[in-house]
Amino acid sequence: MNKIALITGATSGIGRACARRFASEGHDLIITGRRKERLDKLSSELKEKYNINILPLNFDVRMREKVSEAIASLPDKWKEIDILINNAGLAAGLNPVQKGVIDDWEQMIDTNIKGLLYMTRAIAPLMIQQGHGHIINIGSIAGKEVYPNGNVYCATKHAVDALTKGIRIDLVHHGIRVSQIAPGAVETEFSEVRFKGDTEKAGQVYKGYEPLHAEDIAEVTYYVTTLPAHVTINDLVIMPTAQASATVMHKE
Ligand code: NDP
Ligand code: 8X3
Repeated sequence: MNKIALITGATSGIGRACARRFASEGHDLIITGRRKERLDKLSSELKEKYNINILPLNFDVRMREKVSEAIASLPDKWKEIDILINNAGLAAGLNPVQKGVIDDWEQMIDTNIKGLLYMTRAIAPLMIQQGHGHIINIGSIAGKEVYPNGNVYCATKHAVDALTKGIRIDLVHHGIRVSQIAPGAVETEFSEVRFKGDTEKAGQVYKGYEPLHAEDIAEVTYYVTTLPAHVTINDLVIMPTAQASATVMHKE
């Protein structure tokens, strides 16, 4: 087997770009997401192009039993996970708290915080057993700053920021690296999901400047894994050049 990377949320955006980047470097992949047909399509594409081993796992990271079953039932050789990329996540809605949609809050908290925890809880013991591993959490500039109407999404990404630090402390005695990549605006399906399929509104988010591309995030995520074993990037904030902070953009 080659090095194994498990990527959550590989059906779209940053996760899919990471899958392509790591596959191009000869990593074997476990890719996850809820949309099975997209996982199957990506598996065929990457197998054919890079001749790697690839295991698609179709589950919702919010379902704790499904997460633990999926990892527990991996064949032994697939349990030797070198890299876990906790990427699956979303923003749902953009409302002031007094108009917040409580189901949206639950979905963000359950996916962005609890899903990441379920995955980490299932995989960290395997990494401890093998004596090495690298966990990379996809945070956000929203985990460093708070912006108007971002309330709950920002809180979930602040939680990812805190959990990355906490997990690093817990796993330092086991030789496991723990990193966070925190991007600004990346043009993916993120805004379409946030605005519930309103493509017009989503498109506006990326107008007038060049946003980051999912491939940019895949590139730095891969880079973080290429450093010598004694080197860890704890936290990497990456922004479009036209974005100075969560709210300050230079638009033409
Ligand atoms: P996309 O919407 O393009 O991709 C999101 C991915 O997450 C999909 O593959 C989706 O798969 C998966 N996902 C969402 N919910 C679940 C769930 N309950 N169970 C399993 N998988 C799930 O957005 P991005 O690629 O932009 O987002 C990826 C990560 O990057 C997120 O954590 C996001 O918060 C973060 N981020 C994004 C930024 C941006 O501007 N785009 C900036 C900073 C951070 P499926 O629907 O098939 O389950
Ligand atoms: C996604 C980027 O600025 O919409 O995390 O929060 S932002």
